[in-house]
Amino acid sequence: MESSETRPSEAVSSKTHTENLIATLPTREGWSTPLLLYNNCWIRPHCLNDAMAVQDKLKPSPDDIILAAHPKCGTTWLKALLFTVLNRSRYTFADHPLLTVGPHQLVPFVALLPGDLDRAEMLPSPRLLSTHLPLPLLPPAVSTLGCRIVCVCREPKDAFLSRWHFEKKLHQGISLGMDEAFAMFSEGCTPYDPFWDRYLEYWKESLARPREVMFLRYEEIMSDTPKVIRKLASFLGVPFTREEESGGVVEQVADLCGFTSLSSVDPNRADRVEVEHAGVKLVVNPSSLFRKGEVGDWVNHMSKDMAARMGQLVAEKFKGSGLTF
Ligand code: PAP
Repeated sequence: MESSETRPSEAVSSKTHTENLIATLPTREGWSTPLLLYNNCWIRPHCLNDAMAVQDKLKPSPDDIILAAHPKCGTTWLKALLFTVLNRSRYTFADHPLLTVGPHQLVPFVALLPGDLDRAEMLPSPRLLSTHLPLPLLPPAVSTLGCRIVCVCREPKDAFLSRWHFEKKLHQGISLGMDEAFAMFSEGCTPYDPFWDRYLEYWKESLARPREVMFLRYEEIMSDTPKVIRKLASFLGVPFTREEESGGVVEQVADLCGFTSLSSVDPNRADRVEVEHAGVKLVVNPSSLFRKGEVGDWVNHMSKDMAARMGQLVAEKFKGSGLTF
């Protein structure tokens, strides 16, 4: 999820540490808000404070589970899947929290949603947390303590398309043409990007520490959801029992968390929910998180030329990494 700033930060009066830092950071116009470059990550000014606070306030515990999802790559879906897999002995499918509460309310979004860092502190162990932040911006203890990290990426053309649609809906009234948006995305100048650096940071970590870091793609979850659910359960140390397998629990998890089911639940159909964050009014749109939920939708929107340019960029950036799209 990303949130939009609807009021400039005039609410902040005195010069804070963040403001002083901001003054030293490279800045440029983004799709709809300015962006700052912080540790090789373009970030919206109102998210920077939280991103920095994570280093001090998030106290990792060895049994933490962190979903590190790049924007529009499957955060909502994986929040639902991870929550359901981890809590399957606590809830029945007929009376499951996901039927009344959105995935983003069940799993805190560290460094994005108001109060979620505080909420994370209050969760019982093992905590399930999520973030869009790059690995280097998470506290080093996340790695040294061996917290489990589940990363998810998505084929870049589909990820771009999903982000562009979301942005236009979030910032109604802005004119953001696809060409202009695509140019900035390809330069790596969109929030939490360059995407290739984000994908590669987590990809390399998953190769180095496969027992602690699992790397997924949206496309593989889509192509065989039950297989991924089993992989997740084993990775988290809670594999499905024979009874669960024969009772169809894996398929029930897939159905409950599938696009059709989640997108039809009331809290996920809400439009324009306003929240206050650091004196700034933010708008979040739960319904915008459920657009189409398909693989390869780019083909219906992007020109062949754009696709070819992205193909070239991807080949160049991921060359030799073993990560292909
Ligand atoms: P976020 O980064 O803002 O949290 P995220 O949930 O990662 O968003 O991505 C939203 C995308 O996942 C949307 O893709 P689309 O624009 O191409 O349609 C959304 O439809 C898709 N999505 C959300 N929930 C599911 C789901 N349960 N199954 C499959 N796709 C889903």
